[in-house]
Amino acid sequence: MTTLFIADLHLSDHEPTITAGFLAFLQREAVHADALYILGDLFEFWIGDDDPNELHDNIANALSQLHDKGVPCYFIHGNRDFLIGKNFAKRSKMVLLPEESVIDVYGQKMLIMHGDTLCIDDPGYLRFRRYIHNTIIQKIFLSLPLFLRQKIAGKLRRQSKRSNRTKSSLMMDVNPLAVIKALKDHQVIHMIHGHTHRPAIHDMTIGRRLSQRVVLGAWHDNGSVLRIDPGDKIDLASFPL
Ligand code: OKV
Ligand code: MN
Repeated sequence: MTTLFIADLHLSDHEPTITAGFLAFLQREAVHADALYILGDLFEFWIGDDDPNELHDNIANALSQLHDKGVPCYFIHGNRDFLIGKNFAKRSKMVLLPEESVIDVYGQKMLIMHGDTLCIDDPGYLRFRRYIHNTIIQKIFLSLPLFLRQKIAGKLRRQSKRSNRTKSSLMMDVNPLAVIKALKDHQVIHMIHGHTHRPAIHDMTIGRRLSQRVVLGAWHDNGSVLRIDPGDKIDLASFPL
């Protein structure tokens, strides 16, 4: 019995090795799991469920097969694929969860999220996020023809790459007070997220209570997975793709 957590695969046409590694991971490991949680940034970018990209079909089919083999898959949006909608969820048979969710993993309550909302020291990103998460702005964007959405998204990604080069590594990490606040708000001591691409298990004491924050790794040269079993064992591992 194992529950699996992954995030930050950043799948795109430009990284066929990661796609192949993910499909192999689903068939070799995830099929034996109790559940699979994908904590955001499954895709490098997402401009609408109507994007006729073959990659999306292949991933949806693979996830749908996983569901048919009895493994439920849950998805939390990342900062890149936040526009994944009901249509893709249906095609892939994934359950979309709220951006901060508390789940029960073998009797242990865990807060799961993508992790970008913990990075509150980057005012530029916060402004961008507030803008593109506006539902009216999103409706307008999604109503644009596909070629225009592609053009806008490409431009925003190039701009973002440029501005990330000038951001300090502290600014790109989680804010410790935001972590404590999230745990407090949800009345939990365990939290799992991705986004920062700094895989680690952080043990902390908050007040007098032992608390744990697991950061999932991104999929670059290796895959990254967190395995939790009914014992207290948690295994944050990386594996070749
Ligand atoms: C996702 C990020 C690009 C970060 C645009 C309204 C707007 C949605 C969008 C376009 C971009 C998602 C949907 C993408 C995340 C980037 C660059 C930086 C830091 C609008 C609603 F602007 F036109 F009004 N977008 N895409 N970034 O390419 O997937 O998260 S994206
Ligand atoms: Mn992210």
